[in-house]
Amino acid sequence: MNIIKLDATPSTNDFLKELLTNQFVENFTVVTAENQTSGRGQMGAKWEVEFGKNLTFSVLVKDVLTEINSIFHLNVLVAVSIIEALEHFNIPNLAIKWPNDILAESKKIAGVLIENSLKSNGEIFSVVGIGLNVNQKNFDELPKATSLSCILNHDLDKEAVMVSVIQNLKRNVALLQIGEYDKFWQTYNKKLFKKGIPMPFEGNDGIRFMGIIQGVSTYGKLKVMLEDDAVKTYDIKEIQMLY
Ligand code: BTX
Repeated sequence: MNIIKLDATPSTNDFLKELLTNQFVENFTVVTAENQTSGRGQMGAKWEVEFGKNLTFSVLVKDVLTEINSIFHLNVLVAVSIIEALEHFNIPNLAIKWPNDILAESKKIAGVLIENSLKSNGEIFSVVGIGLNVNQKNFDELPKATSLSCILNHDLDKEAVMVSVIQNLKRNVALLQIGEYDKFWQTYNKKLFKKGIPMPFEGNDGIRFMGIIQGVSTYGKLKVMLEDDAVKTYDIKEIQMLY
């Protein structure tokens, strides 16, 4: 496993993307930083961690996106790979909050930011950024967050957790490439947070409504049963779960 270990960098995703513009980078190369100073989340959000306590790392996955495999397929694979690793470390009550938050005991324990780029030779490079809370204990600033150590009441070897996630991801990418997406999608649906439970939502028009999550379609749309029993599908920009 090719792991580039940094003491500090603004964002491991940015570091890996920069590296890709300058040199050949092996598939599944990992960049990890003890201190990530400007970690990014989805749509301009920040990823904040107590320095040195948690995992912030990015993995290069080449050519997994094809006409058949969409961005959401990779998203599913990454979420399931993290869940499998956390189960290996005996973390109970894991769930996936659509589209890509990993929750433990209903609190966010990991976040995923995947950024794709098309190279001039037609290759698609995916930079899979993962923030995983491992040994941080104080979440006063983030009351809806938790860590492995908060749940297990002891610290863990961060690198062992990271290696487990990467090994799962590598194996799962190989399975996706031979067409085995369905079982990951089923696991993703099984782990879906608040599935089957009435929940408040807000649409992109600002209107709030109640609905019941039925599942996620193969290409990542959220299926929600509305109060009139009709099932509607939404993409990420169309709906927000009020949780
Ligand atoms: P997200 O947009 O789903 O989540 C960001 C939101 O999560 C924030 O607005 C905040 O409410 C909450 N949050 C921030 N930090 C934490 C934390 N440590 N634990 C739990 N909740 C938190 C998720 O984005 C994607 C995060 C990817 C982070 C990785 S780290 C390595 C790579 N480099 C990089 O810059 N980003 C990725």
